[in-house]
Amino acid sequence: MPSDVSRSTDRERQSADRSSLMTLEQFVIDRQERFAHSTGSFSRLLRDVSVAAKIISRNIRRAGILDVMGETGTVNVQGEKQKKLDRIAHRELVRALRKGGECCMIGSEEQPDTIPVNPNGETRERYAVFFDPLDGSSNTDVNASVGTIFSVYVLPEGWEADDVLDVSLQRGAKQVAAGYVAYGSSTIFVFTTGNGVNGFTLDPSIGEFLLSHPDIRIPDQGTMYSTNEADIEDFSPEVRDFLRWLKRANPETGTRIRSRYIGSFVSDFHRNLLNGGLYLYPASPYHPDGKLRLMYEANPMAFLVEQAGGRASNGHQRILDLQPETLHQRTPLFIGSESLVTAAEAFLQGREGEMMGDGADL
Ligand code: AHM
Ligand code: MG
Repeated sequence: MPSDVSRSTDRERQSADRSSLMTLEQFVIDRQERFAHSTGSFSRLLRDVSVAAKIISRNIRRAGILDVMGETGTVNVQGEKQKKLDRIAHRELVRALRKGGECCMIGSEEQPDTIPVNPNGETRERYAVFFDPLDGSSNTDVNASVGTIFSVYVLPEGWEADDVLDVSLQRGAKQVAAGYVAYGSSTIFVFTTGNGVNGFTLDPSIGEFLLSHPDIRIPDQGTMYSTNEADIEDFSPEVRDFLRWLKRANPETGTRIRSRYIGSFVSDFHRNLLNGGLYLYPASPYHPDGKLRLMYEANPMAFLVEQAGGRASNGHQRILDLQPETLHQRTPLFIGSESLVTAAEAFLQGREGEMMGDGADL
């Protein structure tokens, strides 16, 4: 049994180790020249998002004490009841990006139209930012984890204020950065600029995001799947067959897949990214185009998962190849470990025979 003295020395050592971790800001500055779109204003834009994330995190952490729980009494453009924290998160992100002035346009889940950052159209900045300010916000009143998702594009030079949305609606493959913040047992900021995926945990004692998860890789063989199983009768026969196939024990290892569904995409995605797994939200009669939104949910997570070695598909096409047409467009989504997304696609495309090595009946 270690003495109190050696215990406190251990604690001091751990705390010294932690404090030597690189901050998000140092990391971005250090790697600036490796970013394809490396400019000081890009670093400042990431800093703006991270500052808003700290404020959102602080509000979430004190949600039972501050008057931020419950609904605002209004519905958003999606017809969903807006939570007070949805509105706070939206406001903080818009405020930080406006103050920073590095982007020219914002698209948010909580606002029907795009938000010009400089309403007089004087800005010549070329970044467009899309975000879901508080994903999974139906979880906020019950202390379950939620998240923020963001996506960044560069507009062509000489863009005109009148067609700023049209030129911002680019294929996901054109993103220059994407990331999320998961407000869970700790707050973690995970992002990519196309050179791998790195995660930074918020140390509330110093108010800094510290590099805690360098170079995240998603395991190829996942052991978890995440979907709203209550909808199974509404899924297509192909998706139902896939889920039945998924639940069989792996004949080689004897292992069975497990189901985990928080109902908060960021949290389900984050767990699957670290441990391996598949998140799916397929089309159904209630959601003929799926539920998740392309510009600020599917695309950023697809960019991240590919950078971590995984895949994202709508069942037929790579998510990052879809040409967006509207700001709030939805898409069916299968995202996660490479082998699981490939298997889902085989079923949806009528090639399930490829997955039946042992000829087992479904
Ligand atoms: P939101 O952006 O309005 O929170 O909606 C997206 C959320 C995802 O976080 C979550 O995976 C999904 O909706 C849950 O939907 P359902 O309740 O249909 O399972
Ligand atoms: Mg969402």
